[in-house]
Amino acid sequence: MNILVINGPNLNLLGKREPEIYGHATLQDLENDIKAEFSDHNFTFVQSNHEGVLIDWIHEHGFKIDAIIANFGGYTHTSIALRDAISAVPARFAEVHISNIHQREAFRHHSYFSDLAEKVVIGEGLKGYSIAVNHLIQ
Ligand code: CA2
Repeated sequence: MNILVINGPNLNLLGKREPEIYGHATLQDLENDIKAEFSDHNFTFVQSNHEGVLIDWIHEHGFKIDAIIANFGGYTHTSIALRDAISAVPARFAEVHISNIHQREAFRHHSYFSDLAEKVVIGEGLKGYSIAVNHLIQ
């Protein structure tokens, strides 16, 4: 399968800040681990802090690839525009959150994406991305 893995705002800080919430591994570690674990599949990893850039990537890849795994970070709770982009493309979709958003502040409890996702993984740390891949490839 061809899978696009999208990480949104502030996730470039993974492994560098707030390890008590997000752990010690970096985004590069995540990419290396996923590519090694699922070497029969093809992954493109992207990260941006900018909503429009994320939308452009969804448009660019979402008609060509099999699936998108996304952690839209804080945009999870705010972005109708990103939701519309995910709705507009035929790629399958899985949502991942490293932390358990339901055990955090109330403003994190709602996701604009969960009802579009065929799989939602919450609170499993970086293993959540691997769980999402396993779901998609089965
Ligand atoms: O738990 C998740 O994966 C989140 O999507 C992470 C977002 C947060 O706004 C969501 O509510 C839940 C924040 C990403 C920030 O990532 C950081 C990583 C390391 C250090 C600081 C921030």
